[in-house]
Amino acid sequence: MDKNKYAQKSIDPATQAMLSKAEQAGVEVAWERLEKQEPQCGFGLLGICCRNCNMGPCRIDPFGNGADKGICGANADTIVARNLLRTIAAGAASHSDHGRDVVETVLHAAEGRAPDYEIKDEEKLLALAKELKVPTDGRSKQEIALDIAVKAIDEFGTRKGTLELLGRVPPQRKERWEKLGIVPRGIDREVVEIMHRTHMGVDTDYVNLILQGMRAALSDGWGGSMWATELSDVLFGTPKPHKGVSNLGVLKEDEVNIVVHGHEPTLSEMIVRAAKDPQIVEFARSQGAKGINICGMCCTGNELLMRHDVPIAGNFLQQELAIITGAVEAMVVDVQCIMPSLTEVAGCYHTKIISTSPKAKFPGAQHVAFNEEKALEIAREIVRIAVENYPRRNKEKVFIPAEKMEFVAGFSVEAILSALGGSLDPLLNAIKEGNIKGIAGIVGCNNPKIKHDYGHVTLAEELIKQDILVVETGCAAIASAKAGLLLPEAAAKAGPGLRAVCEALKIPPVLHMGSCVDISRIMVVAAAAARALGVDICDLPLAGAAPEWMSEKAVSIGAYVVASGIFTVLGTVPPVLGSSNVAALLTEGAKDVVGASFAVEGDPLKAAELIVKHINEKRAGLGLA
Ligand code: BF8
Ligand code: SF4
Repeated sequence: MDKNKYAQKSIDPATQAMLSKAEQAGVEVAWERLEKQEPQCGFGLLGICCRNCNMGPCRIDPFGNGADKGICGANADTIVARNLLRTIAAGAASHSDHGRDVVETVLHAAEGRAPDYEIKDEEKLLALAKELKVPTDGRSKQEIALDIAVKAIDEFGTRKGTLELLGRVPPQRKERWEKLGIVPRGIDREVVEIMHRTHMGVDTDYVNLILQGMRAALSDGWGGSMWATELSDVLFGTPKPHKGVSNLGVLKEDEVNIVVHGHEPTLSEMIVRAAKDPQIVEFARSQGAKGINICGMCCTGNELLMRHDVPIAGNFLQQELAIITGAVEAMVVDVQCIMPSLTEVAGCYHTKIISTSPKAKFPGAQHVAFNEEKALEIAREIVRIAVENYPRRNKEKVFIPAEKMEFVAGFSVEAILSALGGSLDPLLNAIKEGNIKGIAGIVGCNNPKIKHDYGHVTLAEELIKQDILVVETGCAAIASAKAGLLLPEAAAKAGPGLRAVCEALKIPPVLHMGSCVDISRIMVVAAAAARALGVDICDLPLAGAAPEWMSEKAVSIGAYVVASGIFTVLGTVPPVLGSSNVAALLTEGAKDVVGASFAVEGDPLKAAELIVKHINEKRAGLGLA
């Protein structure tokens, strides 16, 4: 067996072992499907094909020999910008639709229509009430929650001016947005406006288009995603640091393994609760299992591990591999980042794929419709289906890789403040004194175009070495968990300044802040730091990176992070190179417009250099050594 071949695909030994098992079993996974796609379509890669009307499809000749316009006359700038906007619209819509579902659950819980949910974090509820000017005196938490949920749900379409949570944005930043005309309104309006403006024969000006892309993305970052975070905390508790375990080795040979995968915490929280029910545990024993093991995958997993002692089996590129262990009784999916291939992979094993959202059905999956009015009952039914499936497990096909790694997660803004003794000052002082040079957010997906986890882990290791504190979410954070970077002991890998701070506070040098919608937590810290120092976010020594990104959601994130003033390095190239004007606007011109820009760098070591250089420039700008 050529072991090296797998080492080229992933740095994670568990993944390498499973790739070998997949090949022996003849089960196809994403990496092989990428090979079958190669060479990928050049027009698509450059973003210069258009299907926005039925005179087309049209494409621009990138070599300048053939068509330089579509049939309607749209040039490469227009076509590339329109395509990018539609990507942002899809990403912003996805986060925000998740946010809306959380808001609705709070609404229904407050109305007594979702009896299995309660307001778990009253402190956060009251803090939000104060921020939103919702009266609290002599009122029950249900009454307060109802008012907040109604305010929040109104925001999605925003009949009034702008978003409630923009009160968190430093005034300088807001003024900039006002001047540019990109103060975000409700997500529904921004997404609809993108679809309108990218229709044939509407907005043709690439600059005007990109500005609307930023506005829509901002309504995701400071609206839809932020609501998802805030109200998930209210409903399920604001995360606090605690230990967990990661990687495929968390699957258990002698227990019923249920992997919850996707993004929304509403059902998975109930599944965790249902699996503790003594009756159902007894039922599992009667089927020959020692217990029930709930594990997370992707961002549903992140939501759970932030708040509970629930292990995480892996990140995006490991979803098929979890099934290939042969040890998973059920993979329960909700929405987003769920590979359509799962049902086919599951067909080679006993695993049941259970879809739950009316928004996401998968041919070949068993659909158990989730309904928050009967949440716990449905969760029990799902667990029961998994338990009943345990005797069908074929022991000869089971191989669970040994690798698992402990981590500490749960760094909400509130938890960070509490670790700092109640205010951001100690962190800001550490930055001023230079013990911490700056902060970098590493976020986003896996993408088989980049060696699995290599982009994330290499960049994080390199940055902490240079005394840059790293904050993470999404699949990036899972990569660091597996690599041991989320442990306080990992401070030994950091530079002397960061190491001393981490040791004093007993925190890891890489902080897991949650799922992808929780990038809103990073924005809240950035905004609070800027306000404390009386500067704009773009003046701070901060940077963002998405070393292995693939999803449309990541494009929306990148756009709102840059539009909020944070330089961001992408590890894979977005399809914009077909227009040198659009590419130049994103990588250069944006600096003059929003005070930050994108860079693209596939090599994480070089990406680290770009980030260190940027952070040093920002420090110099603030007069810091
Ligand atoms: O929202 S990082 S692969 S799981 S899109 Fe998906 Fe990307 Fe993972 Fe979470 Ni985010
Ligand atoms: Fe072609 Fe223009 Fe129609 Fe696009 S909108 S398909 S470029 S004619």
